[in-house]
Amino acid sequence: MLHVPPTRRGVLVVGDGAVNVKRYVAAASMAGWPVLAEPNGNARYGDHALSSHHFLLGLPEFVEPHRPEVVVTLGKPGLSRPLLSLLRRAEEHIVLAPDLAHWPDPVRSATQVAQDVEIPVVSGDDAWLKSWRAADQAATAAVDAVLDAVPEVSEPRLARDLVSALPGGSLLFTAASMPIRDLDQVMRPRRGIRIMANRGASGIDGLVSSAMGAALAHSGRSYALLGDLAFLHDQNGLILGPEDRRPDLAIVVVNNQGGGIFSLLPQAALPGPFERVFGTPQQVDLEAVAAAHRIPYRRLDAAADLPKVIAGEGLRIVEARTDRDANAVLHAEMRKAAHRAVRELLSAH
Ligand SMILES: Cc1ncc(C[n+]2csc(CCOP(=O)(O)OP(=O)(O)O)c2C)c(N)n1
Repeated sequence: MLHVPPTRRGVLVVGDGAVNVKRYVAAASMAGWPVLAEPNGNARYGDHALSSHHFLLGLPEFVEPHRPEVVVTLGKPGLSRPLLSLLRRAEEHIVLAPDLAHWPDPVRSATQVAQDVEIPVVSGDDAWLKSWRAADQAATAAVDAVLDAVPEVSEPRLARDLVSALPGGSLLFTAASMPIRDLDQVMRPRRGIRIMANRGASGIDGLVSSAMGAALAHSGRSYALLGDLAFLHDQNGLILGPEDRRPDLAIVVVNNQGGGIFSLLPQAALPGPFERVFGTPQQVDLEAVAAAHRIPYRRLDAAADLPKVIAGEGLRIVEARTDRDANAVLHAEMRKAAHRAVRELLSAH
């Protein structure tokens, strides 16, 4: 058992594959530390969970006065560059690893690796936590305003609203590329759901099969959020034998006709081959794909219709059409709005 240096200025980071989540979230809460949890770490719940740390940690004016003395990580974070740079800069970075032979340390910044740690409760005021929370609330409200101003379906709003619309006990299987990243940026803390993703090499292959298998093993309702390329990559995963059990799974396909993630990366500025090499547009009729498998199909046309459109049971496909360029603009607006709100908050103090 490793004893963490006593400090109020700590943060708990939770990533993919985290174990003993409840225990460490409770310990961090007792210590007055914020919890920065990637969605598939299943620790984004409760009072100490933040929602907008991706935005906060991308703002130097916030980062500088909020340097933690200790960062403890549980599982493997890796969705957000700003979060990874927090780990890189951490003075003390304690990595929790049930198996000491393999520890998750994505930016090689661990100062200690331990199977178990005790996070001490230190007396003092809760200014540290309050300050993270206030900034998180400001950024989240600003992002919500941007998302709610668009009544059409948008990718980040779909991710945010899907999580809030899930019935208790649900499983949400999330594809690599933008679905899991959008969730990371906009998921609001909540309890009673399980989020899964195939991280590993972040492949967009095998995801329909993974979602179907996970849904079959899950005892509540199941949902999946996939990009169109991920969906098409594993179309055959929809094939079920007559003797096979059918999962109770709504597969929500975000159809931006290609790889939307690349429009958010520097290569989007390259003229010429971008579309053919990165965008890789496709025009497959997803309603016809659903019909070919005799799977019920629905289209989500307005963002507010989401709860209605995902309702039901059994295996079903929901298509949400979006636009890659508009999505890049929206993500830039979210970041700008979040940063503006946090700057205003900081300058008011
Ligand atoms: C098996 C595999 N092939 C290629 C890639 C490279 N890749 C990463 S993201 C991406 C685009 C994914 O598009 P889509 O699933 O539609 O999601 P979006 O980017 O639109 O969110 C590609 C091709 C990969 N990660 N895995």
